[in-house]
Amino acid sequence: MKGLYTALMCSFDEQGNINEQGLREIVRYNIEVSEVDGLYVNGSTGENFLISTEQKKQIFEIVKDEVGDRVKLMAQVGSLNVDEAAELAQFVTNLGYDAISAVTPFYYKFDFEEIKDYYNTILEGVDTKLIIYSIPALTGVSMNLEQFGELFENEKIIGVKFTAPDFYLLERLRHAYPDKLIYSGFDEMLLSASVLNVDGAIGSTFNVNGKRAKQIFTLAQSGRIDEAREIQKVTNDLISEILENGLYQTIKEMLETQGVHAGYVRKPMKRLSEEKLLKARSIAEKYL
Ligand code: NGF
Repeated sequence: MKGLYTALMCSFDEQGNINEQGLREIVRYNIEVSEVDGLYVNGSTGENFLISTEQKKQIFEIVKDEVGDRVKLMAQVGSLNVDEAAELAQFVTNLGYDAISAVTPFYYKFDFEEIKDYYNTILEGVDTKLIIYSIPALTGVSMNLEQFGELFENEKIIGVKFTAPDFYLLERLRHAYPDKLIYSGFDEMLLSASVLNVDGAIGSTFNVNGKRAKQIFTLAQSGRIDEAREIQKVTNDLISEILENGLYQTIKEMLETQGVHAGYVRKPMKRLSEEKLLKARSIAEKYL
């Protein structure tokens, strides 16, 4: 399960329906052009929190059908509705996904006992492994070393997708849990996380920048830091331009320039203005 996973985008049409062909093209582009080791399906980048349970299932099915066994598959099933999360965990396990992942429950101020119960409930009766999805900037949920440790006591919880700029905590986690899988979640910090010996990374920009990300990770692992830093610099130039123009929208338009029908974002996300569409195309021309 180690390596680089693209946080997969989903293609939607103008009405917000899943564009199956577009989704299949995104999957193929990631495997054949970006050459990533795996896909993280229905995460933030997949606009997961904006779609219905049926749409989530449809995406899980299409992606598995397109991938087969070519790369590893992680399914993000986390939801404020724990019954939905448990149902999706069972669904993707039956489909043959390699692991599940679940975002920490958000919006209400859940205490740690509630968070622990949420993960145990999702895993009850399902034969799979889980990666915690920790992204405090979006969920407001920050856990400390001891709390991660308590969650890791459940043997089915095999790791964490660590999307935070807290490198002190990351180092402590790595040191304390050498056998758990730690994935870096911020693409602009991939080199710094790789130096701390993470097992892999999961990122949105890998949809268009997978090859550079792989180089950063591989170079860092072999101690070639100067070379890795050069590639992280170009990567961060790219990420800065993407973030300024609109994260998911710009990545989708960049994919469109490569003949991949990545389509539109779902409401309430807004579409790119004409000016920003042109900018997205020029970013693609510069970096792809
Ligand atoms: O999109 C976000 C929101 N974070 C992603 C990634 O952590 C999300 C990150 O790649 C993800 O894996 C998922 O889809 O679940 C950033 O987009 C990237 O580093 C640019 O900031 O924070």
